[in-house]
Amino acid sequence: MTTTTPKRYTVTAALPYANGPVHIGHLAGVYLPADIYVRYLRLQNRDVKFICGSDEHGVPITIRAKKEGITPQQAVDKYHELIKKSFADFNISFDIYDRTSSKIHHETAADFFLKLYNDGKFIEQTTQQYYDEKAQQFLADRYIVGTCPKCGNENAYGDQCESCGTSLNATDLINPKSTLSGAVPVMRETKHWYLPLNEYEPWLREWIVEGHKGDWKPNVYGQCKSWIDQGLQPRAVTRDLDWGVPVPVEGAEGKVLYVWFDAPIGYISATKALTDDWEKYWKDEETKLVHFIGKDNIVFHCIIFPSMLKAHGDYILADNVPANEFLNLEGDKISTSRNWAVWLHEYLEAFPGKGDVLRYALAANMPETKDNDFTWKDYQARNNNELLAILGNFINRAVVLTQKYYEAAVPARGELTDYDKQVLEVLEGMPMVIATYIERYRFRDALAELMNLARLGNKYLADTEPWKLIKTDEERVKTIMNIALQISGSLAILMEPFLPESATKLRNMLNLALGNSWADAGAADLLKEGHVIGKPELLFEKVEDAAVEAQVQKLLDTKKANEAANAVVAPAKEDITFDEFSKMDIRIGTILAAEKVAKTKKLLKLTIDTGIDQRTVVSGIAEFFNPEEIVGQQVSILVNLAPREIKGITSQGMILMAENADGSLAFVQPSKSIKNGGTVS
Ligand code: B3M
Ligand code: ZN
Repeated sequence: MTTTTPKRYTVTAALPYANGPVHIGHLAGVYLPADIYVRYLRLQNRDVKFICGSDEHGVPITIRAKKEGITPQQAVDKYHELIKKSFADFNISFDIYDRTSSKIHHETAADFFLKLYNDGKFIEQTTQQYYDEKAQQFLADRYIVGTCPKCGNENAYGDQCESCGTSLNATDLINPKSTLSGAVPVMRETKHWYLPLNEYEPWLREWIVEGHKGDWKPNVYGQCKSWIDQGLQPRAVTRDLDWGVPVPVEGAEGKVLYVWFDAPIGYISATKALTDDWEKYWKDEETKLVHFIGKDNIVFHCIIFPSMLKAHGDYILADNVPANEFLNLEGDKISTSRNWAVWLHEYLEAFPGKGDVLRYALAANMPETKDNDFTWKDYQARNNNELLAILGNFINRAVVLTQKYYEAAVPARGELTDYDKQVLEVLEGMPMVIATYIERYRFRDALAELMNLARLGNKYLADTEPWKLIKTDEERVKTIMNIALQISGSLAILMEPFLPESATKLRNMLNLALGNSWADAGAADLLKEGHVIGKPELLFEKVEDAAVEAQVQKLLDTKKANEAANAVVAPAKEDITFDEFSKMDIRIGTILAAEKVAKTKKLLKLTIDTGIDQRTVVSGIAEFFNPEEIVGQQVSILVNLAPREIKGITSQGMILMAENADGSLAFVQPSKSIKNGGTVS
């Protein structure tokens, strides 16, 4: 842990796979905390580079491309642009958003591999691996599914079971199957290069277990310690795949670098692409390197990448890896394949101009120490009860009253009461309080303190009531309004990391020069006497019930569609004889009349012309059919079912219905008109 202020910072955010759009889980887990941290550092005038880009290699990309019937290159081109735009729309202020398909990256990653290769850092090993003879290729990671030996999940992948979380080798799977062709794979020999992580174990133990016990988050430290305690194995850094960075040595045709080998090097190549000065951000011990990631990436950033850097020898190591836990959505795990997500680009379509509101709701509920849940109710409450009612309301009062009483010029402060002094004291201490939380990666606490300052301002005005006092004590009101404006000015600076768009609005409203920095916040004379502020403008607006209800409905529809898609088809019943079947007398009839059965939800009373007679049938289909709409329709009816009494009505027979996966019903009808009484057999 660095205790003195570092000379400069390199801050990275995990490179998202360019295989789909990004959602609120990405934002809350990685990019928002990273952005808050970096914006804060910039306000402190620290030298910082904020690095990110798309991860464009690996099986996640090739699988996506195959699914969409496009080439991997087309897939990454499409999603790189989409992701990049989403981040820009939410004001994630990367210094560069690069991509690992770039030339610079291919060269940097290949050079990195070569250095380790030439220095003898790899083990070369020929092993048996699964091969798909139909598709004629080796089956890496996610190209192979089978039954998890731990939990019995039949769809476990070759590298991991998503059901129980166990990390697997493809050879662990029971009944392995190729996802490419469905074929049962065979074993074939193949050569790969391995980084012997076991050799780095003592060093890792010293660096993490002893060195970072106090300053890494408990969830991160705990995961690392348990990996190290379990003992580390050599890890293959190459794959048999035709998409990625080609392995730059002879005898490696058709092989590429394992995506988790090349992707973290992407941080370095992106810095290279950003500045000629890149080396000091990666090789100078006085640079503080911080990786923002989600918890599923901990092992790669804390064990594997550091071992690679250590093996290379020229690079600095991470000072901290403040990984977050996961964000759930309305009580359910966010899932791309189930479309259970709030996609960033869709959010902005539904809530244009409200990027900051989502940033706020996510930051306030950030999964820093445990998984958290995003709900639309909470989103609405955060906006209406906090942003609007506290922050927005306070600023609005301060600005409007200044306009009204002093033609927008900051009034002079007179003699101070104890209350005034108290408020100014809290204001003065606030930048330090918030800064300390941010530097410790405690963004929720930092945001809570920011809101406490707004709350204090709100309470100060509510307690002193300048709008009443103006009639009796104009001098006193000047002091009150001056103090309220100082708080407003500080808020404009301190809120910038969390709410950048609103902060800019507020600065403009207050006519605050752009150069203001964190050090200016808290001052009792941030806005000098006589300084003229601008026009009031609303920072936030109410989020109406209808808006969040529409979002909840959208999720309910998704859930329904998923259930329907996943519904299992009931297995066939026991065999019956033909004679048994022939006992059933099924006829085509026509509905002559239909009405709801009083005091029931599900029942309709139908009058049917069966060709034999006209009879009454009570049927449990009222939820799916309007009585008026079904009169005249032909149906199949079991006419020799013994009559039954239902709600006081004698039901003679049964209408045959087909049931859909979502539980909805349809009539079983002849494909052309049949004379009533026609038999069904
Ligand atoms: N693309 C995995 C992920 O998106 C991976 C991160 C790379 S960071 C170097 O979760
Ligand atoms: Zn499992």
